[in-house]
Amino acid sequence: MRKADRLKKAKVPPRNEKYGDRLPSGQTLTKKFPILHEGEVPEYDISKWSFKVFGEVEEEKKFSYDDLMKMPQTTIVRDIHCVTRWSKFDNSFTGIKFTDFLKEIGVKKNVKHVMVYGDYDYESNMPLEDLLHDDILIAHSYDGQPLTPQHGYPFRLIVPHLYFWKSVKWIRGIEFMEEDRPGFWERNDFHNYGDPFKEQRFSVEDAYMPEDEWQKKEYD
Ligand SMILES: Nc1nc2c(c(=O)[nH]1)N[C@H]1C(S)=C(S)[C@@H](COP(=O)(O)O)O[C@H]1N2
Ligand SMILES: [Mo]
Repeated sequence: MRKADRLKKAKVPPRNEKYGDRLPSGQTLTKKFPILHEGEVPEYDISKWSFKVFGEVEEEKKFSYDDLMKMPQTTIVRDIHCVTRWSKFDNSFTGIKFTDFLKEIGVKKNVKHVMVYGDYDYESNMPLEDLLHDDILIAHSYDGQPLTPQHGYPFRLIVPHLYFWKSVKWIRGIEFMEEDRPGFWERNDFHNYGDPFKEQRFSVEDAYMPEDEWQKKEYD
C-alpha cells in the first residue's frame, strides 16, 4: 500500500488548545526527536563529500565540507512539524543561512523553484522564495552538537515553516529551476507545498494521518 494511503486510514488527534496557534491542528507534541527516512543512513568520507549547485545558475559549482564550514554561521531556534503528526518546539540548529549561501552562487533571474537532493535518491521541491526567509539553514548542528548520522550528518536543509519532509537530510545538491517539478514525496500523493498550519498534507482529498505513525519509528 502506498504510504499516503496507509497514513490516511486513522483517527486524528483532537485539537490541543493548550498551545494555542503554536501547535498546528492534527499535530502531537513530542520532546524526543523522531528519526524518519527512506533507505539507509549514509556513511561518508568527509574529505570526499561535496555539495553541488546546478541548473539555472551562471556556473555550476561544487562545495566541500570545509568550503561550507568557512561561510558565516547562524543559529536559529524554531518549532518543527512532521506530516506524520509530531511537532517539536524550540529546536536549535546551526549552519549556513541559505541567503548567505546564495551570495556564493549566481542564480539566474528566471529561477522560481528549487529541487533539493539528498542521499540516497531523495529529493524535495520548493519555491525559491521560501528559502529566502531568514531562518532557512544548511544546518550542520543541533543543540550545539554536530548532527548525528541519523539526523543528517554532515548537512541537512532546515525549512521550519514547511512539513519536515522538505528539510532534506544528507543534502548533496540543489538544482535551480524555472519550472516546478515534484520531488519524492510530492510524487507520492503528498502536498506539493506542505504548509503545516494549513494542514497541506496530501495532494488528494479526504486525507487522514494516523496519530501514532511516527511512534512506530525510531527516535532519540
Ligand atoms: N535524504 C533524506 N532526507 C529526508 C528524508 C529521507 O528519507 N531522505 N525524510 C524526510 C522526512 S519524511 C522527515 S519527517 C525528516 C525527518 O528528519 P529527522 O529524522 O531528523 O526527524 O527528514 C526528511 N528528510
Ligand atoms: Mo516525514
